[in-house]
Amino acid sequence: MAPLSRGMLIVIEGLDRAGKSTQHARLCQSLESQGRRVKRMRFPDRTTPIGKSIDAYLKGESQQEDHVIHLLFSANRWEAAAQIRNAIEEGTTVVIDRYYYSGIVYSAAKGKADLSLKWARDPEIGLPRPDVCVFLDIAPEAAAKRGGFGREKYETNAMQKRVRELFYELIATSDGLDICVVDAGRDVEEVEKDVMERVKDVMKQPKMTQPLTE
Ligand code: DGP
Ligand code: NA
Ligand code: NA
Repeated sequence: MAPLSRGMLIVIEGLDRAGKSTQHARLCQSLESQGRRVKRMRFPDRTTPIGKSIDAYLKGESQQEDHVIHLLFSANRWEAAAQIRNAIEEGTTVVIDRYYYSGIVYSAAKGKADLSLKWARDPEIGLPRPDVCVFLDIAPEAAAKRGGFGREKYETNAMQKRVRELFYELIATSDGLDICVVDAGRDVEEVEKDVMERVKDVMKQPKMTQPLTE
């Protein structure tokens, strides 16, 4: 792979049960085995005070108005923004399990007239923009068969179906928001190989590090 002085910003996205955590771990390992410094991150980061409120909400232990929880999820990304930028600038590749893509689609998937994709995207403007977002795509029915969804807030078939549709709406926007689709309904090794291919593609032609714009 071509040497880059800055690190890359790579995001793994997908529905619940798409295999994000597994692919995230494998990608980090193979980048490290190629001699890259890697920083693993995930959102929501449930360890911060804001993250703890999100955790309670997702577990059904507290209620939040839909716009409020969206802004908390967004704030949870903003509180890590400087850390992400600094890591990339010093040459570390940052690999994140979920980012503003989930942020935009899960909130908009609630179907509120006053909580559109655009409304949900606006607070994300200015966050570090990834070189690539690999979307692990799986039919909600196939995802549900993988041991069934858990008990958290959004883990229902109807919600997952709508989330998937909205991911495709983001992909259809002018710049596709840097999303590459990988079929996650296959064997772990096959998916892993494709994820690495997509990452190699962007390493050949890295973008400038830049914030998300309107
Ligand atoms: P995880 O810990 O990866 O299972 O993610 C927790 C859940 O939170 C998952 O269902 C996706 C959802 N989520 C992540 N970011 C956001 C966001 O910004 N807004 C909303 N509404 N949901 C989000
Ligand atoms: Na989840
Ligand atoms: Na996960």
